[in-house]
Amino acid sequence: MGVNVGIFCALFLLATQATGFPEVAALKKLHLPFKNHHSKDLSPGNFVQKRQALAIDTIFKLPVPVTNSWPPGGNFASGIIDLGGLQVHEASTFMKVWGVYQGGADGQGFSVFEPTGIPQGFSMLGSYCQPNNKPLFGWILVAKDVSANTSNPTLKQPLDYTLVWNSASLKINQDVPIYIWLPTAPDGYKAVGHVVTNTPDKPALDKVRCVRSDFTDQCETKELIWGLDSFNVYDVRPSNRGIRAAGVRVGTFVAQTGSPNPLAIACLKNNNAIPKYMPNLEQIKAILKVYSPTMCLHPDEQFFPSSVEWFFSNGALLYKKGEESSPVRATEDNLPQDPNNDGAYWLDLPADPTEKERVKKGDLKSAKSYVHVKPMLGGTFTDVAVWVFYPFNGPARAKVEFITLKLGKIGEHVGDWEHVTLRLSNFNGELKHVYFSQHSKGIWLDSSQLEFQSGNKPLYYSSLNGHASYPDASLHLLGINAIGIRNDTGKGDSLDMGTFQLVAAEYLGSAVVEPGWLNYFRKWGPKIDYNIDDELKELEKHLPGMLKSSLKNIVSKLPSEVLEEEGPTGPKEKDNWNGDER
Ligand SMILES: *[C@@H]1O[C@H](CO)[C@@H](O)[C@H](O)[C@H]1NC(C)=O
Ligand SMILES: CC(=O)N[C@H]1CO[C@H](CO)[C@@H](O)[C@@H]1O
Repeated sequence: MGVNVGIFCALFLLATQATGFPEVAALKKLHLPFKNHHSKDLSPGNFVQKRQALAIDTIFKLPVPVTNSWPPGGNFASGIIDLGGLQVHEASTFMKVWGVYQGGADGQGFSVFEPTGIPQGFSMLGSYCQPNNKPLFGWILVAKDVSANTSNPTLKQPLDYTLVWNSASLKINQDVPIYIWLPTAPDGYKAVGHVVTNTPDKPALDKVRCVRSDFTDQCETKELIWGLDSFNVYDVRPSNRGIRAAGVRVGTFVAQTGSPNPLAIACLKNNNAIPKYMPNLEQIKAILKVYSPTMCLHPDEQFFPSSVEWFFSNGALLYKKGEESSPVRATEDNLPQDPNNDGAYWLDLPADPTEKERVKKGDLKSAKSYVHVKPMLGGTFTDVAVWVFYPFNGPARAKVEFITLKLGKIGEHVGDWEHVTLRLSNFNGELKHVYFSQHSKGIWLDSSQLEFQSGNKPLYYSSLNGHASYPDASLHLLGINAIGIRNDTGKGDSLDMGTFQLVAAEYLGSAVVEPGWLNYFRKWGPKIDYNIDDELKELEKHLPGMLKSSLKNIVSKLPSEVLEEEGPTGPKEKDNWNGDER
């Protein structure tokens, strides 16, 4: 509250929990312990002679191997996915072809690998690469033509190669030179990856395969892995992603000089039924048993999660526009079920002041996770979105230089939905990535960057007041220089998300009954009755002059969910319900 500002002003560390700024990665590198990883040294190649030990020298494995341990039934985790005439398999053992030890993430460079141990009948589609500042944790699809018509194969050898780039004349810290080749695809076929060599001789034509165009989809750059002058190496992913999108990530990279538009390579496309390789109900239970995260709340947290049922049975009210004076008790059965978000209804805390304060604080004992399971990347992955409900989101805090400032009512709202998403391979059920939602945005981390406990269960942190999800315990500052919104995560009470309710898995049809509240599309909290400019003026009174513009600057960068004077929406209203995470 504004009135408290005088007190907090003395410690004006602009901190909070609102997150979702792209700057987060730049501000704070994730230095996570790799202590849980079963690692073994990579066998050194003939020429690998690095100066210092790098994270990539160890191979990441999940704390407990999971392959082949899933309940039976269906096609989940059966090792091979048939895209409708083109079989693909996830190769995850590699031979290192090249490393450069400067530039890129942390200035540690990156390394390029070729898949090894390719199953009989399968062919390489391209090479893999990753930054050197992470343990080796890669996979890449290899493919086999199984189409019925042998005169129209789904795979063909390239006609030739063109040299994209080479490092022979460069004075950089590298193993040996690298030559990066782009396969020249026959008419009606596309290259989906590069081939790399250590000599200027073109690779053999049978080294790699190009893919028939109807099994390819457009892809886009995801992140820059390494660059030198106008030459850049990017990670790529399908441009169209979501629960109904057919684009399949191959795991290859694109290397281009100049603009990466258009991209020289394509992704794959699933022409089969997208849910064909998704887990069944028993397998979903097993997935949660193996990977359910533990969420740690901050030691100073006051606004705990609860179950939706607890919120309703403890006096949550349903308001109707025009009838504000006579709200009714909200129940699962009386929430409007039409898919409109028109402001005609909203939920709120109980009206009685004592009850209101009590319900605001939530009820950790009743809290559970609400799970949505969906296909992603052409059905080659299962996304398990794990949602948590909090009756109340506390005020944002900001850090301006050395001062922490409570942002009054800014950021406060009733009805706070937060989530993390687990992304598992449908080839083997291995957890590959976790997405941490931080208000309207978030971050993806590889499994190799997570903190695990009790086997393969990721540990993560819900930030003080704002409940954004973070992979580690510390101050996460969102902003520039010493100024930003602060998060504050720490090990207080925890929630075992293995206590879950499966609320949606559209691909399973009527096997999953969606609760009534899931199809309530209006706001979970009221429009808040404060004026941001007034709140800011009040805060500014207590700030030294030179910091006033900093405050404005910070507030202008808050995610809209923090700033909007609107209550937040439920899970189904978020773009990530049907789409990919941002
Ligand atoms: C097989 O593919 C060729 C070349 O595209 C095509 O002309 C032919 O009709 C196909 N045969 C069948 C049985 O689909
Ligand atoms: C600046 C600040 O208050 N940071 C806190 C963030 O959260 C961690 C974990 O609880 C604390 O140790 C820090 O003091």
